[in-house]
Amino acid sequence: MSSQFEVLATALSNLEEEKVLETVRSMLNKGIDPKDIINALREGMDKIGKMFERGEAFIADLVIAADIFKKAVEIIKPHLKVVERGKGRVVIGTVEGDIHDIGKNLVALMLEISGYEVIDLGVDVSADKFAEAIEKYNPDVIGMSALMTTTMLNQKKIIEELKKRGLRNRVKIIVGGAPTTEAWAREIGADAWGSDCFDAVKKVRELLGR
Ligand code: B1M
Repeated sequence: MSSQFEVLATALSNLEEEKVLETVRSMLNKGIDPKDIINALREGMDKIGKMFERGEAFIADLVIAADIFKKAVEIIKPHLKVVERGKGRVVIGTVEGDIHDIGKNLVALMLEISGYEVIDLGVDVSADKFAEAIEKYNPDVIGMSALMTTTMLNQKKIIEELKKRGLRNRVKIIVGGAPTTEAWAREIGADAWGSDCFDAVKKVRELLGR
């Protein structure tokens, strides 16, 4: 990461809201690619996550960082170019037991600006809710986010439950989230894995061929 991105990441991990938002605005004014800004913000979240692991930050700090991140994304949003619509429908959610939604929201946003209709089921989404959404919305793709080693297991459970209900083959499934891997996605029978929000769009495009 070059220094301006480091400054942004550090300002986020130091919970300096004004500095983060000002830096984001000034980077956008300079014409810096919003995707690079989003990546720097993610680095900042990783930093504070590591501080939390070492006991140098508390849950309250993570909550504040998440709030700043969301405000920064609101500033970035209007700068993202929307391409043509109608490429397909994606139902997305963070799996049961997990309330982390920043990554999932970014995936949803990138899909939207790339031309997909996104139905966001929110967080703590059970197999029942995914199943109901398949019946109700007839999506092309189901996206499941999980941020914890404990809740990634629910991605597997949900796919198994969809199989039992005869719904699995009606949709393509993409999974993602920090603790997940390509190998994990293969192991649980997902069709694709997204390493980040940009890769998720690429994979959905590959799955649907559009
Ligand atoms: Co929590 N949390 N948290 N947390 N939190 C982690 C995940 C953790 C790794 C922190 C740590 O210990 N280092 C750890 C999990 C450890 C584990 O795996 N077992 C953890 C923990 C333990 C917890 C609690 C249990 C803490 C507690 O209460 N004791 C609790 C859990 C609550 C629950 O879910 N039931 C908890 C709570 C919270 C907050 C509410 C305070 C807050 C979340 C706020 C919110 O989301 N609205 C929070 C935060 C902010 C974090 C960290 C610091 C940052 C997560 C984040 O937003 N990253 C996180 C540490 C870390 O990840 N470094 C941590 C930025 C985001 C842009 O990246 O989410 O990875 P990410 O998303 C990326 C990719 O992963 C990918 O694309 C995204 C964008 O590029 N991706 C997908 C994500 N979903 C995808 C789906 C796809 C494809 C790609 O296809 C569908």
